Amino acid sequence: MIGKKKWGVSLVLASLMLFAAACGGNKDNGGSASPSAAPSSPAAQASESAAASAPADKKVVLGFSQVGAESGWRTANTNSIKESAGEAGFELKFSDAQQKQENQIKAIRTFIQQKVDVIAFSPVVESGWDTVLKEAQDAGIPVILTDRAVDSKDTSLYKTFIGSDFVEEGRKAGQWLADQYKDAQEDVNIVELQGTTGSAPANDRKAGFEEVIKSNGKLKIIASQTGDFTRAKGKEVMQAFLKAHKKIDVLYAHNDDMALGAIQAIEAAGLVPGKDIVIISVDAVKDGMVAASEGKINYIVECNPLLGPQLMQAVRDVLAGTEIPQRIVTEETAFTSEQAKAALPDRKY
Ligand code: GYE
Repeated sequence: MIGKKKWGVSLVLASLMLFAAACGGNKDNGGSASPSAAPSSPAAQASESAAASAPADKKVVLGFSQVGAESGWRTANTNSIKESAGEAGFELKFSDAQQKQENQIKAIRTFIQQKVDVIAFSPVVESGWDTVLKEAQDAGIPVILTDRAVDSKDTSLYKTFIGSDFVEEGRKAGQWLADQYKDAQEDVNIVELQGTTGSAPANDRKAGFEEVIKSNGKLKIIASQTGDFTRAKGKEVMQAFLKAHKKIDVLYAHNDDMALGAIQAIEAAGLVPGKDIVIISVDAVKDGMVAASEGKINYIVECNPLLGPQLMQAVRDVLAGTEIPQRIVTEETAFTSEQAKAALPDRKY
């Protein structure tokens, strides 16, 4: 384990600078804050020198349990974590849970046995973590949550949760729709493709969306089913929706991949995505933004996957004994088709 004192003043300085950069709302990458400070920025240089001040023979060992490889968002998130760990000079033990909680629990127990310095993970679902988190705590290994939350009442079981506000993402989607249909005279039939059942983004994106649209009685969710955040499932469930319902006006997909799968189903049914069926999705990864720029997705709410730099900084802070907030929220924006077209050339993922 790395001793607290060895990190020195430069680390504290670096922490402050990086968190200021991460939370400061840098709007030059399509409106999102830039949690990934550019390698040449002063904040990044300061944090690199902080990592360099750790003793060479005592590399920080970080165990990371990833959800899986279900979406473009996840691929960008995995790349960000691997790259940032490398830049920080940490040894990363990376484990892919293939969307299964049991695999994540196994991976965390292995990390405990291996006595890693810090465990980080993106919990596939919200419930059922207390026992294994307690095991990590008893072993004296700090845990950091990234991307998705847990519903544990005892928040001392983890040091911080770094990620998006998914309820807010759902609200943004709902607000755009409510604005589009504010003068609707007839019912607007909405179908919803939910993310992985029991996951924080599925629960919260649904809740935020419903909270906003319920103010307009014409907006009706006529069908809602999980597509597990994948393209294949999104296509399959949309096919079933199209068979079962004559009039579908709107599709709300909890991520781009499901929307992209659904677009295939809509086109195969002889309908025009974005026109015959209005489409809203969440993530704003490259493929989603391309579809938006082509008018096939009408509105995309951004969810930033580049959490690696913030995670590595949190690891440094936790090991240095620096106080960090229990919740670190990633700043995000949203795009219409026109805005997607304009933002696309500078998109990093
Ligand atoms: O929106 C989806 C991915 O947890 C925010 O997981 C993440 C979600 C993301 O599969 O594409």
